[in-house]
Order: sequence, then structure tokens, then C-alpha cells
Amino acid sequence: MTNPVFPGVPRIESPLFAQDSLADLTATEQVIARDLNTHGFAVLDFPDPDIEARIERIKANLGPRFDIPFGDRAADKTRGERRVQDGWKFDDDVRAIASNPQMLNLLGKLYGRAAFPFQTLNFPVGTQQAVHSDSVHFSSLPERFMCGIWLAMEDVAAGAGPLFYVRGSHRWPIVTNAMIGRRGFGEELNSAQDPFAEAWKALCRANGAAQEPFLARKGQALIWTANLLHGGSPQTDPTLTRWSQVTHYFFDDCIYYTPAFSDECIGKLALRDIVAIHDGEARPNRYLGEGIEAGHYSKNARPKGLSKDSNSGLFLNILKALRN
Ligand SMILES: O=C(O)CCC(=O)C(=O)O
Ligand SMILES: [Fe+2]
Repeated sequence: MTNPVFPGVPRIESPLFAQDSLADLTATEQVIARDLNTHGFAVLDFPDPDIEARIERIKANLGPRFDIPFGDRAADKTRGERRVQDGWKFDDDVRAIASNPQMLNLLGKLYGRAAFPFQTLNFPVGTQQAVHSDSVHFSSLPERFMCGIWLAMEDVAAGAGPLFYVRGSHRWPIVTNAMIGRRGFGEELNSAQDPFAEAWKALCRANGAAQEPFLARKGQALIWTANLLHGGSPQTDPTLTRWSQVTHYFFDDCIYYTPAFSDECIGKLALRDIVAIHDGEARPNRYLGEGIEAGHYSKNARPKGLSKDSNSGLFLNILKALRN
């Protein structure tokens, strides 16, 4: 249900959330909506009767892709490549988890727009990633129409480097290049997150915020909102695995882009060419119901015909596209 006053804000992040009766949601869904609004995350059992079998098939299918001695209990599991991006392209179970219809339906109700999955990540062990917000990798205009769903594919022990979150951090400013005084458009970086690391740490310190580990049970899922700070705790026992799947979702009728490589203030956006995983259909960048000129900008690339210093950019193209 879209709020008539703020249709451009996700329902669960609306400044009018307290006035929302949530009458169209079940009691369980209402708890999830309130958790997302208050804490920036919500925990639920993954709504798929076949989840156990899917998880085991994924481990069997993806396991051999890693150079990790899974069969040797005492061996170090933290070496080599430890993630598969977009496994949905070749693994039906990864795709089924990403496309779970109950989840899509729930996200649609929670955000007030139809949700679609666009990226999957599968991890056999913890990521040990520093605290960050995914919003520098993928964001939307209007903002916050993005979320992640993290699925525990085994019980997570404290020594296995659990996922952690910073409760309430979704309400802090979304850190952008403009805020940290950096140009992003046309930059090439190995880690899109690095330039923002100090800012996120400083916000955590200033708020006295704790990194709370999620000691999940196999089959539990955690939804995180677009700006929730999270990461992977240090792995104190390198012999443990920590299988998980992260699926990232966008919502209809938005511009989808990479903020780490954008300068929003001067209209330079690294647009994304998004395909929805569940139906295989492209989701062209749209603003207020109208398409904008996609293809002029691509991830981490300069717009055709524009020099690095040019100030003309996306907004001109949006205006042109809307006039046409
Ligand atoms: O599983 C983790 O440790 C964190 C994963 C993560 O941050 C992500 O996929 O965005
Ligand atoms: Fe993340």
C-alpha cells in the first residue's frame, strides 16, 4: 500500500509510519514491518517448505567451485575465493531462493512497490567484511528502494564470523561521495567501499553503536534495509564454514545506479542495466513512470561524448527524455 502523501518513500521507512495502521498485513508481517522501521532489519523463517533440500543441493553444486577442503574438519576453510556472484544464472535453487514468491509478495507490501531480485551472492564461509552500507554499491532514485535478504544455510557459530548489524543505523545519513568530499564518476576502484570506511566507522563511534552478531539458525533469514550498516565479524575459528546466500532486491519505477561511482549533485550517475532474476525481464531506469535514456551511462564508465570535466549529464538527459 503506497502512502498517498509520500509515494516516493518506502512504506516501512516513511516519516508517517506511526500513522500507518498496517491493517492489510498479518500479525507476523506487522512485526516485520515494525522491526524494519525501528531497527532497520527483521528476522524471519525463510518461507519455503523445500528450503532444507535446496540448501543441501546448493552446497553440493557450489562446493567444488571453491578450493576449500570441506571434508577435512580440522582444515582452514578461509583460503582462496570465497564467494559466487550471481549463481542464480546456473543454479536453479539459488534462483528459486532469490525468486521466492512469498518474499516478493511481502517486500511489495512492506515497500509499497513491486520488488524484484537482481543479484545473488553465495558464501561458503564468513566474509569478515568491515562495517558498511550496501547503498554505495546499489541505490535507487528515489532513495531506499533497495534491500538485502541474508539466508543462513547452516547454524552459525560465534567463531564462524557471523553476520553483524548496527541496530538503527538505517536512520543515519546515507553516506555519499558529496558528503565525504570525493568525486566518484569515472573512478576505478577495486573496492567501492574503501573511500567510505572511515565515515561509517566515525558514525558508529559517535553513536556509541554496537556491532551485534546474528547467530542464525539454518533456514532463518534477515532482511536489511538499504542503509543499514552491517558486515562480517572476524572469524576466530578458521576451521568452520558459514554457508549463506544474500539476495539483493530493487523495486519498480526507479533509477538504479552505483553511488560509489556517481556524483549525484552534478547529475553524473553510473546507471545500472538491471535484469530481474525471477522473470528474466529487463527493468529499465524509470523516474515517475517514464523511462529515462538508459545506455548513455554504464557502470563505472564515462558518458559517451562527455569529458571527465563536463558538467552536463544525466539531469539534462532526464529532461530531454521527459520532454520527448
Ligand atoms: O555475510 C556477510 O558477512 C556480509 C555480506 C554482505 O555484506 C553483503 O552481501 O552485502
Ligand atoms: Fe553488504
